[in-house]
Amino acid sequence: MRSCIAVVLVTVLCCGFCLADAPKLDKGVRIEANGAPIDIEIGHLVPDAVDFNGDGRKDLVVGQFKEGCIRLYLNEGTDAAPVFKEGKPLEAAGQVIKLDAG
Ligand SMILES: [Ca+2]
Repeated sequence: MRSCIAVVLVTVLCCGFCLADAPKLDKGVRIEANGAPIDIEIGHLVPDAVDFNGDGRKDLVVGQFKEGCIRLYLNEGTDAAPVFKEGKPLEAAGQVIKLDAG
């Protein structure tokens, strides 16, 4: 019985130390484009913030699993308060860029 209590105490202390070092994250928010939450058909999204068009404001680039499409949401706001336009698939030579999964 005594060893069980010791094991539980050690476990609780270890969890306490682990949680003390864990990052504290803010509550998640839905990112909007054109005034509506961004909704992609199938999950596995890969978002990144980058100044795609060189205007000094970070835009949103989102890779999606379905069809390997990459969507660009240009930022008309600021980096602190972004306002994204409707997303458009990235193109090269007039063709939508599609990447194979995997
Ligand atoms: Ca930009």
